[in-house]
Parts: sequence; structure tokens; C-alpha cells
Amino acid sequence: MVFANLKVVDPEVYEAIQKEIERERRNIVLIASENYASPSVLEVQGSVFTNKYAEGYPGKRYYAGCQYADVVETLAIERAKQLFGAEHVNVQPHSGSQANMAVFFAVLKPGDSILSMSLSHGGHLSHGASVNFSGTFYKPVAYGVNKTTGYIDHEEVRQLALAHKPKMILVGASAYSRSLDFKIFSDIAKEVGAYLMADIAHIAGLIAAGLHPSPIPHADFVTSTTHKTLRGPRGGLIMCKAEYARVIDKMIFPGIQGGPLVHVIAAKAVALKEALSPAFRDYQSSVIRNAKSLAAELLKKGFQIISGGTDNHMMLIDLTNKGITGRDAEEALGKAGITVNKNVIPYDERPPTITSGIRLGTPCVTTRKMTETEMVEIADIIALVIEKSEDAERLNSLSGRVQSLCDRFPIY
Ligand code: DSN
Repeated sequence: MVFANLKVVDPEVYEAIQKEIERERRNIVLIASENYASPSVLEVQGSVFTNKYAEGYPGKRYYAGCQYADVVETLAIERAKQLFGAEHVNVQPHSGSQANMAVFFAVLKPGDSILSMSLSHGGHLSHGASVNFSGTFYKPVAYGVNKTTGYIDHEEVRQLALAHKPKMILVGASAYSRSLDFKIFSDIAKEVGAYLMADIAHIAGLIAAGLHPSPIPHADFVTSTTHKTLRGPRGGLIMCKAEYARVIDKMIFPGIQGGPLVHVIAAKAVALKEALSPAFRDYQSSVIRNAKSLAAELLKKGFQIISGGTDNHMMLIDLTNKGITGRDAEEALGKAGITVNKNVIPYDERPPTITSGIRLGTPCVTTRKMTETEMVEIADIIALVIEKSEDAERLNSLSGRVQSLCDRFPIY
């Protein structure tokens, strides 16, 4: 990647970018929420659209000169509608959390109760965690996963819904490896007269490819990020039934955001075009195949996976039987060149800064075109690291194996 001007104007930032490119090239990234955006998406994010103010929506702007901003925003909206089959789409949220905030602010009042998956069982910060706006403005009630099976217990969700009569039920997770049954959640929401919101940030790419059930027929609101399995620029979007179009659009702008990030919206349009291609479906199917293969290999090596495996792009490993914390495993794997994140496991006795688990995902390695053969190799390296995480010589020699994989499967 060439940054000819930047190199002269700001060598410090230039150097940080070069080092980040090298870091991304030289490490195997298994962070389930990350991906490598395509060169086209990167180009568009660096385009002149960053110069433009375009408060409002296509055809109804508060600034002059928005004719080309209208083109890219309309393309992004129409492509998202086509990809997901949504009635209405807003592509302006700057992030997934902003998308969620807009839905809450649009239809809830402060003090309303919401029923969502506990952060400590795999839910998301913005679904009612006490340290987040969603847990401060609203009254969260949390459901979790069954201690034995690791699966969401729909009967528990139903009983909590009946007991607490939430105004909104949320389905969606950051660390849950099983298919989400949007129909059951919709039935429960209807039974108690609640809105249903699905946050598909992690699995949007799988849904777009038709490889995970879609919430669109069942949920009133569907939010997502655009940079995880969807492999676009960092950002968010909201899909909803036509009847909610006006309240959602009004809440994004002028409710909680000002000028949209037109360069990011243009990059969303490009990513959504890529997601409409047959190659994208093949990619998503490889993501799942790789995740299943990685999980199977780790199970063979005595690792414990919450719920016993995966239906999607990720898995949550319980390291308790390996005698190492998530924090120490993250650090040791990092030394060998494998990037993962420590993650609390359901019913974890350790705090989020230490944790008993790690979360692994295959979107990045699959974008590098790695296959099941490489998953076997990666599982082997992970097992050898965890077995002797303090053996510097071993970590160093394993980093050689990681480098050879990275060389064989280049990015950018
Ligand atoms: N916290 C992000 C993740 O890694 O899943 C989602 O926002």
C-alpha cells in the first residue's frame, strides 16, 4: 500500500500504518469480530467523500452539493435491501452501538424494561450492560445459556418475558456459537406484546449468504455492524419494517447523529455489492467449514468448547481443564503470532480482565483463503502453546510455523 504524501507529511502516522500492515500480515488473527476489508473498500474509505457534509437523507439534505453523496447512499440502501430482503434500511449509523441506541431511543422510554442475553453469557455490552447507556436508561433483565448444554434456554427466555413483561426483547450475541432461533423469540415477543430486535453484527455475512436463518421475517428491528463477517468498512446499519422507517430515520438523524460519514457509507455500498456475489456465499460457507474443523480438532486435543461445537464462525473455549486463564492464553498465543481475545465463559468465576476462556473465529483466516488443512495446523499450534505457555523457546519455534502459514496465505 502506497502512502506517498503521508510519508513526507507525517512520518509518525505513516510508520504506525506500515507497522499495522506488517502486524496484520504476520499474525494469524482468530478474533471472531474482525476481518480484512477488500482493497476496494479501503480505497473508498480514503476517498474525497470524507470531505462532504450531507445531513439528511438522499433527496432531502440540509446541504448543497449532495448529488453524489445521494448516489452512494442510495446504492448502499438498495443493495442492503436486496441482500437481506429488508423493507427499510438506514445505512448511516456510525457503529453497531449507535444502531442499537437509535432503535432503543426510537421506541422505548427511559425506565422501560428490556430482555436480552447477559454480557457474561455471550451477549453484547450495548444490550443492557450496567456500564453502558443501555443498562443505565433502561431496566435490563438477562437470559443466559444452560449451564450443562451451553445453549440458550428458550423456556427460560419465555418465563422471564412473562414475569417481567419487557417492552423489547433482544436476540443477538457476541460470543455464542449456535444458530439463533428468531422464530421462537418472535413468538415469545408476540406473546408478551414486546418489540423484537435482532442484533446480527456477528453473523450478518452468514445470513446474507443464506447460511444462517434470517431474522428479517420475524424481528421488528434488525441491527448490524458492517465490518465483521460482512467484511465491509467499520460501521453499522439498521433494517426494519416499513412502518418503523420514519421513527428510525428521525432517530439516527437528527436524533443521535449529525452528518453521516459519506466515505464510510460509500464503502458500505461497495462491501454490499461484494456480498451479493456468488464468491461471497462460497466465502461464508468456508468460514463455517473452517470453524467446524477448528472446533473438531481442538476437541480432539482435549479442549472444552462451550455447547460442544459451533454452527457459525466462532467458538468459545473453556480453558479451565488446561490450567491457564484466558488472559495468559491470549498473551502466550500472541507471542507465537496468533491473535485471539480472552473472553468470559458462562458462569465464569474470573473477572472480564482475566477470564477462563478465549473466543476464536475464522472470518480472517478464511479471507486469507486458508482451509480445513490449515485449521488442523492452527489447532496443533494452539494446543502446543497452551500446553507450555511459559516456554519461550517453544513459543519462538511455533512462531516460525505461524510465519510460514502467513507467508503462504498473504493479505494485501
Ligand atoms: N465487542 C465486539 C466483539 O468483539 O464481539 C462487538 O462489538
